[in-house]
Amino acid sequence: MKDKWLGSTIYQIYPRSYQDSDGDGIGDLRGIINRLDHVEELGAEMIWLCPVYTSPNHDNGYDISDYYSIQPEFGDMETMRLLIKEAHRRGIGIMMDIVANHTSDEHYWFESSRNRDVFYGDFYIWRDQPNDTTSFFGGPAWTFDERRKQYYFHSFSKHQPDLNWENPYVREEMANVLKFWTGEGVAGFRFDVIDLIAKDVDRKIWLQFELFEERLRALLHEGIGEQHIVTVGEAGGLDLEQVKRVTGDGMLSMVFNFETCAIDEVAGKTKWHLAPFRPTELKRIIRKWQEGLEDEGWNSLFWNNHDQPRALSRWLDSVYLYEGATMLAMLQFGLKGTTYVYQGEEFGMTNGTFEDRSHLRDIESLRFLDAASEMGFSEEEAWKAIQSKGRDNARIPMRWQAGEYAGFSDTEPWIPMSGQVPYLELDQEQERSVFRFYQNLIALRKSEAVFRRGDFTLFDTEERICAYERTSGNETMTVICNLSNDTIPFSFEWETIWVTNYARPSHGKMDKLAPYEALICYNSGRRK
Ligand code: TEU
Repeated sequence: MKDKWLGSTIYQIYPRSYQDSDGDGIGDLRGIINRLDHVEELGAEMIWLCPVYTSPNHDNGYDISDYYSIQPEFGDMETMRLLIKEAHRRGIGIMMDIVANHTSDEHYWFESSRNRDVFYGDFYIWRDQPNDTTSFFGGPAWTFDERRKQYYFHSFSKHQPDLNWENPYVREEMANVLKFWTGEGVAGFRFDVIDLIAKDVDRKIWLQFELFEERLRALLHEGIGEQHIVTVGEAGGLDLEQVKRVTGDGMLSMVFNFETCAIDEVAGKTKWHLAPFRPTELKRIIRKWQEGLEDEGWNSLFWNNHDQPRALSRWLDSVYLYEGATMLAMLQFGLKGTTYVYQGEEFGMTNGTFEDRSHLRDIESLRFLDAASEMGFSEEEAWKAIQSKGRDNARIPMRWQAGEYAGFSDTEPWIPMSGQVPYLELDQEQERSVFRFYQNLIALRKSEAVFRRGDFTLFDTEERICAYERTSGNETMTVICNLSNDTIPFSFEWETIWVTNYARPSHGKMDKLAPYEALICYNSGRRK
């Protein structure tokens, strides 16, 4: 991890839902350019841009048909270059989302492969006989192609055929994609499901780790070389030891793992099998990754993204929107790693509301609805699951201000506006502003070394409280969070308060924590 990035925050934008500039109800690149001041004001130093390449859009851009051009709904290459330039001018890098595991079925590589073209014939995974592997979106992972008269493999939808990473030309093509975008001046890459590039579909093995390391190393070496590019691998399939290995020298800056995202799921079942939020489980996972990557590797810290419904709605009581949103921010920002903010988090945005099929856009949710009764869900249970875990939750349009389309667009958006109106965003000058909270935390991480380097120690507290200390040299910072809507007895004394969501005095003590109360304190000298 390059030092420059130790204290920075990466802001994730889902372009479709960020800002519409041309009145078609779909967010676009020009809209993002118009909002760069917002990102700068927040203090983020990089924008992770979900895919903006040409795509038939079955999976909202994660089905790419041309890695070298821009989705016309979003703009064109010239606007993309302007975005990179304008962001750069504000000290903000652009991180591109690279989908290397699969393409769209409308990519010309796939078209050519279906026709058994001499060169592209072997670019995808073709077999005469499928096995019983199921795709991540449900249903078989193999689809018969009438033209080629063979089955092709797809980890996701049938419109997203997996590339054949055994083929050296596939590997070369992907390195070329990286070279092209670094040439355009981007500062980072997020690699979509990168841990799937070393699977053995015949033996049903999703990850052959050594082969994965080898392929990843080669991709980064060929595509990026010595350039200073921040890289994050979406790699939910890696365990702690494997993460350490792939975040070492010459490898990734960090990876995303999704353990915290599963704490409200029944273990061993699907994401649709809901379980109550378990604070102890959250604390166990935080501790595991903080201690595990203490000396080696680097954490990426996030609660939400475009696939994950908002933790604020999933885990907390919506009566306490402000307290909940700010507590989650403090819990995350106190930890060691690179912090991510998913668009709207800085306004305390909540999940959407979905009452019938016509409200949904996500391919995964629609598939689940079709299969739900076969999977044993009643209609009511299925809707409850969609409401809680459906990916559309985080994809509803950004709410910038009051009004029908909330400043996102001046026309009906591609996905209905919904969710709780976050009263907090309406007046950023008001005392209780989630935005200013994030701003402060982002600034503190840059200025205070203890955030970046301090060692982590979790306090032994009752289960609804998560409290930890970060120490570096003779500096100590303490983070205390009430994860519940209960008032809980807790004695603590502080010298200097850095951040609080209950207006505690700068120097003082407490004997109880209010609902979702959280504070970050600073004491020079170690606690006895
Ligand atoms: O997600 C990978 C992934 O594992 C998710 O699809 C996950 O299984 C699902 O969201 C759980 O609900 C990445 C992208 O982030 C996602 O948007 C894409 O759909 C997917 O890859 C395919 O490219």
